[in-house]
Amino acid sequence: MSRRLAEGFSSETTREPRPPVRAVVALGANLGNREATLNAALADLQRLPLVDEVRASGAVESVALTQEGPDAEAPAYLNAVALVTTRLAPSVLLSFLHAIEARHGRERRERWGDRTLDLDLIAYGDVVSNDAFLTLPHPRAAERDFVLVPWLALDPDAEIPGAGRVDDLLRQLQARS
Ligand code: PH2
Ligand code: MG
Ligand code: MG
Repeated sequence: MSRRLAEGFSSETTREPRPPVRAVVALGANLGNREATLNAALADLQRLPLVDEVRASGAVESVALTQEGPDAEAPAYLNAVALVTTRLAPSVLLSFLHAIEARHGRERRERWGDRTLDLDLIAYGDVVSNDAFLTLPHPRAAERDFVLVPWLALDPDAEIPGAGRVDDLLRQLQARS
């Protein structure tokens, strides 16, 4: 497409090269060999097209949060966060995350049910969007210590677009519990 013609289209529709953006992906697993699955998922992320760099936190263990609140009887989670530098559009990145979940045996039976692998797109650059298929940043990220703690370990200056600094949000969360 000529540059003139492309001027009226966003880069999502024209597939013009996009500049690299830093996306934040949260990983979680509470079934199977959790550590092996998280490591395999990180390797899968690294191999995606148009993904330039993946920087991962260590894994943290956390009590399963269910619809009824924390459940110490449920299998515990291992959670981690990855900073992913990518030129993929957010919707395309999300589709790849779902494909990686499926590869690792993820079954979607019940909301917040036990799972071999969960990959959530927490933030994509500074994008704030209420799109029905992809809300950015992730609407519950600020309330989840299992996202904020590993994220802060990777990036002490991390911010949730529109919500504030991760260290402040974590302090507020801990003050409430
Ligand atoms: N993910 C959920 C539901 N509950 N609990 C913990 N501790 N960690 C998670 O990643 C998690 C959860 C839904 O995605
Ligand atoms: Mg999740
Ligand atoms: Mg999910």
